[in-house]
Amino acid sequence: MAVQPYDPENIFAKILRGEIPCTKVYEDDHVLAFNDIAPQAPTHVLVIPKGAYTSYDDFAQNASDAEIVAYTRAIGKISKEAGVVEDGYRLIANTREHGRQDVPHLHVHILGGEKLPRMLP
Ligand code: DGP
Repeated sequence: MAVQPYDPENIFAKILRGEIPCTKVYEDDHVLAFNDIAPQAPTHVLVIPKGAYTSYDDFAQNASDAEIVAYTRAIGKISKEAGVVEDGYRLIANTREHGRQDVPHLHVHILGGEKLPRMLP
């Protein structure tokens, strides 16, 4: 998957527009978070910016400072509210083809609630 324009028909865009339901765990002006449909750990939350950003690099280059601050703080807040901060957790942002990104709207996975399998690096 090369760098591509934002596809407004991707599944997370549909969730943002309310066309597909989700189990929401957090929302503010810039951010939405919901449980992953196929959880890989007891806690598996997806955190997405409301803006149309395909990936982390798109977001880092093109989002406003307010969006970046809101997104970063929301990930911290959601992790805390999910109860995974004390024992530890993992953040993942799969990016394009080599990163095995399936949905082309930036999302950070928050995984925790148990000791996760070791992965590279
Ligand atoms: P990634 O491979 O990083 O692009 O992960 C996409 C994640 O999105 C994957 O863990 C499954 C999840 N997912 C896909 N479709 C839906 C959906 O319709 N609803 C929810 N809640 N999660 C979805």
